[in-house]
Amino acid sequence: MAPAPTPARNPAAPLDLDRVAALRRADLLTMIHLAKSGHVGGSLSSVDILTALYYDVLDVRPDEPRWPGRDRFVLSKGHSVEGLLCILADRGFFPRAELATYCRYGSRLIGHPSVKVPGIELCTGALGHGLPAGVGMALGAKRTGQTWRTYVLMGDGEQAEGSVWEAAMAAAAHKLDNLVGILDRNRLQISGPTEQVMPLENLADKWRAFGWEVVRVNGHDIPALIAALRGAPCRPGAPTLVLADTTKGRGVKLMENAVKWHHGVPSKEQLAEALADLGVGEVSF
Ligand SMILES: Cc1ncc(C[n+]2csc(CCOP(=O)(O)OP(=O)(O)O)c2C)c(N)n1
Ligand SMILES: [Mg+2]
Repeated sequence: MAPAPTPARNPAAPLDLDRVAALRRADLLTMIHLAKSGHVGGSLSSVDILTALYYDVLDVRPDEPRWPGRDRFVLSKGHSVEGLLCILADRGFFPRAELATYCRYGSRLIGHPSVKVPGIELCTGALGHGLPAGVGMALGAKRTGQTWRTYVLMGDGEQAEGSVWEAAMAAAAHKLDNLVGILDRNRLQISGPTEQVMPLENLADKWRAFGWEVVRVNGHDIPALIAALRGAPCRPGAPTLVLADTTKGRGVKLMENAVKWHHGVPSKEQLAEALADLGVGEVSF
């Protein structure tokens, strides 16, 4: 049986989610600048997806992160943790001031997702593990008659991992219509364009052939993302893939579509230029 529709829109959500996303981009760039470490491009490309999830779609309780009825979110492209940390802090899962400790000795905010951080479900970073774990979560929910959903955000370079496709097959075999995969299709991975490193196309057809329903969406159009995510499952008995077309480094001219900004640290001048592009003033934590 198909799960019940996603619950009502988060009543605390601010209305201008594009502005919220710009603020979180400014946060993450400042955090990386202060820490002198971080993954810039893939964090910027996925901020709109995370904004749609955390300010609207997900049924989560910041003051009760382990509430058993919560929706599960897994950041399978774990290197892009910075955007997630800035959003979790803004939603109140932990104090915003803690963002200043990112990658410092003794901090629980390290360079990849850690379950020591309230709101994070799974330690990730080794690519190809999030969807298999998400299949287990969704199967567990089905078998115990629970209605919460599981969402897994993957990278396009990550699609080169065989475990993604084993999990895709298993999800269809177990009719996991409570599982939503999201693919950040920014067309770049660590060393170059995906179509040169490991060609993926036709990606939508591949997922369909594995038994998934595919919804293609502009990954920077937050209302469209919300509609696609809330529209799942598209077909009872089938998992849904939201194929989100994105730009790596989105929002900052100097970083957009630039392979070298997969990871990197903006200088003081580059940070100022980035904040100007985003229309955001200096950030403090
Ligand atoms: C199993 C594994 N192999 C290699 C890496 C190193 N690595 C970190 S990020 C990355 C590229 C990922 O590209 P993509 O999934 O497209 O991420 P995005 O473009 O969204 O940053 C690689 C190969 C890793 N984290 N895990
Ligand atoms: Mg990519």
